[in-house]
Amino acid sequence: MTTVYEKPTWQYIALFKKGYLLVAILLLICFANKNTQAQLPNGSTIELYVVLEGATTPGASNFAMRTDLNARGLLPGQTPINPLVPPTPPGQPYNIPPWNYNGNETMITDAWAPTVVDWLLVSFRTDVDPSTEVAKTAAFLTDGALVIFPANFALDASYDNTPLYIVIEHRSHIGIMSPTPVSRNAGGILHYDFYSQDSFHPGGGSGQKVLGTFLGNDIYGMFAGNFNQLVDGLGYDINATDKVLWSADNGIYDNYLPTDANLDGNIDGQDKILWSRNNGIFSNLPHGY
Ligand SMILES: [Ca+2]
Ligand SMILES: [Ca+2]
Repeated sequence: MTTVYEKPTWQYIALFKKGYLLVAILLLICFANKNTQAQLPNGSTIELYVVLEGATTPGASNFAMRTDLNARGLLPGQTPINPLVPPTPPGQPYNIPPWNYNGNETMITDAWAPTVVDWLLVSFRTDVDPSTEVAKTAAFLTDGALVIFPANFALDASYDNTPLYIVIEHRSHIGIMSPTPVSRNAGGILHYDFYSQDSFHPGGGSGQKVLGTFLGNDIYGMFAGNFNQLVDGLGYDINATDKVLWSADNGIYDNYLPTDANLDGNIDGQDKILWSRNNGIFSNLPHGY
């Protein structure tokens, strides 16, 4: 089955910024708004979009995410640009507590597309309770918000007609879930945009935050600053224990750490600012670890 995906409109605005004016105009004329159809590179039938607050630039006119970890060679398996820096071990990064996910998804050195921001952990449930999880994988996030699944990942076909809750976690952000189960569309695609709507947030807890507006629409992103997820309660939370971890890492440069909230490769005051902005935020989404 062929998979299609839509590009967020802000990607075209980003093209303007980069000087590709003619290309951007042609794209806008041909594919008004966000209805561009294009092939996913690996034939996946799952099409998700999500934005990490920390990777965006506050006040920017678009929500493209920075790819500094990638450009500096700090993603797992890459060769660091700085020859004095030891490489981050290859493989997906969620094989440690609290996730303890031992999937063998990996990206070898030099195979990273320059648009990759970082690894996410994506899972699917038939109900809110994490015990109903039916599949999990690490996946790549690109600067345009598209989630790229490993080529060998596929949901069991027995769930093709079962609506599924979609959960996304990240090393330094509050995990999120679709507010309702999502069904495959008429084309057989499991499609969901997290950035255009708030996520699951029962009982006074938070889902995502509004990062700004684009063409009059709110753009949502995952809360940054959840550095220490080992001590989160039943859901996810950002509190003083996260700051303790940041304080221990503050001043470390050129590294791949969960205390790097803005994903630029350095642990410094920029990351603390993101934490302090979200300190006190919690989610009642049960994470199951
Ligand atoms: Ca926390
Ligand atoms: Ca940082």
